Amino acid sequence: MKQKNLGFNSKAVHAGTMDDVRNSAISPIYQTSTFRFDSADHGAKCFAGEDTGYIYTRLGNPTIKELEDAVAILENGYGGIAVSSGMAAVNTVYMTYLGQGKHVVAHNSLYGPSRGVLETIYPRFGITASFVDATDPQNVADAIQPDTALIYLETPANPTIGITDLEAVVRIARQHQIPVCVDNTFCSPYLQKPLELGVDIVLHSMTKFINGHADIVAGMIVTKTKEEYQKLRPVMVNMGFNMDPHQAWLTRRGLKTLGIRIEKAQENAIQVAQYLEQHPKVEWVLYPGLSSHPQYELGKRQMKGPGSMLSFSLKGGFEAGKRMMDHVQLALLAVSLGGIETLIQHPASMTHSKLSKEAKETAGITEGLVRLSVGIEEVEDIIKDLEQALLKV
Ligand code: LCS
Repeated sequence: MKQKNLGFNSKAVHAGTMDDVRNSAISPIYQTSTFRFDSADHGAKCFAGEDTGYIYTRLGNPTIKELEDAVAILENGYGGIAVSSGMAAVNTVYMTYLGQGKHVVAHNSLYGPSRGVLETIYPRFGITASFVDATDPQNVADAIQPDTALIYLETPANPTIGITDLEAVVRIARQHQIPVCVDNTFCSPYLQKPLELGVDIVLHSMTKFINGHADIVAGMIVTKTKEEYQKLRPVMVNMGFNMDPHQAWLTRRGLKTLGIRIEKAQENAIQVAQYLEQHPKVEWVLYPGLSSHPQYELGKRQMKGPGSMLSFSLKGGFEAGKRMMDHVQLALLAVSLGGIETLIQHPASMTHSKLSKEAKETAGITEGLVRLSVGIEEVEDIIKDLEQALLKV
């Protein structure tokens, strides 16, 4: 990338591209587990960090590095750490900052397992968590304890689409010198750049918007500073959370069209949200692009656009949610999100079914809540599909 100051889409296409000895336009896949050393001395230098040569793919690989550099450039961060899944990214962060006696303050509405592991696995290692409604930053301030070692957020959150004021939380965190991590999966760097708002660590399930084609599972962590990068990278390497080169190559290909995919899906989502908001069987719609969203102004300030994720609640509750799921025809009844195809799911019976009734209530996950990831199909077709499914409710 010789030209400087490129715009987002130009960077999405070109950022991080490796120098390939054969001048290929598209970088090759280094599908190898290990790398030859020229000599014992070269090997020794690679291990000593005096030579940047590759050693072993779990530690690093050119195809993976290209993707790490590209996402780090788009997030405006110091460096990227690619991992096998979004959950590998979440756990790399938890394992880096939390330990015996430490405490995390997290938003109460998170992707189910991001919260679930803090409730079921980490307590075994003496780690505690407080889940608060971070859409009011005062709740985050009030939950901080002397051993709080991490503030963990999702904004917009899965599945409630609640928006957290990142600058306000960063101000609180700075007073206590606590690192802040934001799961930026719902926005991608196209719509939101948390590191520019003072956040220390951003992570992604690249399974979603960044890859965008529902054909791989992948994760990424990007840090603001070298210091945080150097804390996180050895945890990823030694826990074996690394990505595979083929997975990295596919993700790098998907990333090239991130901006145009989001623009089209967002254009569709605005119309779908307006359609749903006036539907008599729909109790409410939560979408950052509707003025009825409780943090509409904050969303406009913090995000470049409202994105393509929305939630709505059916007046008929749990059964209505299940009936609607059984009658969609174009939208795929499937979990995941952020792909080119419209996906619909019912958190109360699917992704968030393991949460207690109380946890669902405090996180705003109603029995009739439906989550929609609007795709890039023709919007008339998406609305027609929702219309016929709602008729059956
Ligand atoms: N963070 C967020 C915000 C997510 O939505 C997900 C997955 C993850 C992290 C974990 O990423 P993974 O390991 O799956 O790549 N979200 C899903 C969802 O809402 N339905 O299915 C998966």
